[in-house]
Amino acid sequence: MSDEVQNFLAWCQERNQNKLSQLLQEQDLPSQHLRDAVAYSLLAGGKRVRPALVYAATQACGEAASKADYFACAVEAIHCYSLIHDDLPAMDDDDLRRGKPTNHKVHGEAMAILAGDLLQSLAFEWLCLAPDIPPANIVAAQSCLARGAGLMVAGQALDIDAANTHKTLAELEIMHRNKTGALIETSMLLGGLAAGAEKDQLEALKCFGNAIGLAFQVKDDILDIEADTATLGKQQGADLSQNKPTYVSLLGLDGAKQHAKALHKDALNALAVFDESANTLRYLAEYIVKRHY
Ligand code: GRG
Repeated sequence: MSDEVQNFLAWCQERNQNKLSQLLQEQDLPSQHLRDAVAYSLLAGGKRVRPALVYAATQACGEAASKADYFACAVEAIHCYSLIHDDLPAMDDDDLRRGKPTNHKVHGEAMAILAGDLLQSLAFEWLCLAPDIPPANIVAAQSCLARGAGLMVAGQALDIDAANTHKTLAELEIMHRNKTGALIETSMLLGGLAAGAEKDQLEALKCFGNAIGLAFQVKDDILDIEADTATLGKQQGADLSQNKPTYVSLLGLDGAKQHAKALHKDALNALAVFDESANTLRYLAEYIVKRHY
């Protein structure tokens, strides 16, 4: 990982962690148990790729990253809810997430479901609270996040139906463009909306998000084979054991790596309308396809 991306990710992780912690503390919640269940997963680290993409998109459009604080928290809240629910017994039934026992293992299944539910509400509340952003852009961000989060759930439905079935590459792509790609694309658009981006900039961010969102999933499938559980912080080989189709099962390991490379190139091409202000996005794209966990 280059120094540039390492420093930027470290900055995003710290900033996002502090802001999430502050926003959660400010929340007037009558149940301490629910607050603890939310904090357990939300403040448990994670790479914070989606907040980093929000921040970098804001910078690419010429504004200070800090302008996107609330939008970055909103997208991370939706992501965190999806992980909690994805780990539930009725879904992937996982024991380990972000290097810790999954939410339902610690707080019980009912509280884990409610923690995910609450995170969804918090995400939309935090968008509304964003300071210094015109109301029209907040409404656009709400519509965009609602759509991205809904597509993610539809992608999850396709994923559940995919177990023990054969999928073509085109079908696999539709599933992952929704399950993983939609929220990554949404992160790019939220970054642009926080900065008051022009239409052509929003279009370029969307194209970048589309390509890098899929590349993220292709890399995830490669890591599911090549990395170990301790490094991943979640069960390695999970897709294989659930007999789910993946880019590696369809294209082979080398084919999946070539596919990730091609998507990385598409992502960089999409940024042609930006000058060096988008360099952080370019570094993040490289990180996404070269990361080790
Ligand atoms: C509504 C019941 C109900 C469930 C929703 C939508 C959903 C459950 C799950 C889909 C979300 C999902 C798990 C997508 C996979 C994307 C993915 C590769 C997640 C891991 O993201 P990382 O690697 O994780 O960024 P960290 O921990 O680093 O944030």
